[in-house]
Amino acid sequence: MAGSGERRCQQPLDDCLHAAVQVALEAGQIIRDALTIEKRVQTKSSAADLVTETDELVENLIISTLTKKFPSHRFIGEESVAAGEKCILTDDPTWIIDPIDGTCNFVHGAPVVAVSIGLSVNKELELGVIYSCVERKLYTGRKGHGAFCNGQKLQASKQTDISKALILTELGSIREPVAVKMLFNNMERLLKVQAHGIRIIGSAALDLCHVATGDVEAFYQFGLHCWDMAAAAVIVREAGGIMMDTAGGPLDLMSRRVVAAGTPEMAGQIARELQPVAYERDDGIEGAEDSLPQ
Ligand code: LIP
Repeated sequence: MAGSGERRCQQPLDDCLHAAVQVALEAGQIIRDALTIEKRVQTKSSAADLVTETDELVENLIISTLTKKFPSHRFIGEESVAAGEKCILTDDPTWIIDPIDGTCNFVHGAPVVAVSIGLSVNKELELGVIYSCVERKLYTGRKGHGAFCNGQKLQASKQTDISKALILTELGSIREPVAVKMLFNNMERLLKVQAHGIRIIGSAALDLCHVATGDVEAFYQFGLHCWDMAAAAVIVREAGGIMMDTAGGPLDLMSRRVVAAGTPEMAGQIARELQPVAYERDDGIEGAEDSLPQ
């Protein structure tokens, strides 16, 4: 019997997942072909917040392909929002898209890049597809149906002790000295509690896939966007992991902050060490911290 998400979606979610996988693979080929060629690079919110013609090309491909199949569905895309579109989540079926997660890596030809496509229905994340284009690793997750990488079922780490944790994070593109200092202070605090190590790879979506596979115990970040974590949230949860707010409550997709881990104990220990770094919400809604629990 179709769940409320499926009813509102008017199409079987399996069809949505299949369509997202097909277009992610197609986009992956375009990104691989463009990885080592000359690129037209522009900046957005800061000198380190980059966009190329391939980001726009891939986003347009994904939106036009999914619109043909699902004409009533809505879209939140990184480059559409950068071009002025609203970033408001409604109950309508909404695809949340990051055409190239790891654009800075892409600009430099570094192969840590991914396509990220999530689907929210009734403000609930129902499915996620992340394609690590160069590794040719396809991560998928569907609420209540598990998470997979190239067909292999995923299980997040069951480690509960932070002193045995390998942790991923990102510094993002903010360069204000105060914020940068706070980002490094947070890393110092986690090293003080004897975490095995902290790594930065330049793609939040792939960081979260490493949490889902159990390669690492946790990921946290201040400053990422809803399109960096929407698809990954389904994949991490369906792998038995947890995604929550850095203040300890439920994940707020628009809040620009997240802690993800294999176990609630690990997520809790990390959250307790973190000093919050404030960013303007993706939906721009002032004081709406607790409005969008996911
Ligand atoms: C990137 C994120 C990363 C964040 C960067 C940027 P993009 O996404 O994956 O976590 O630190 O600032 O947002 O811009 O490459 O899609």
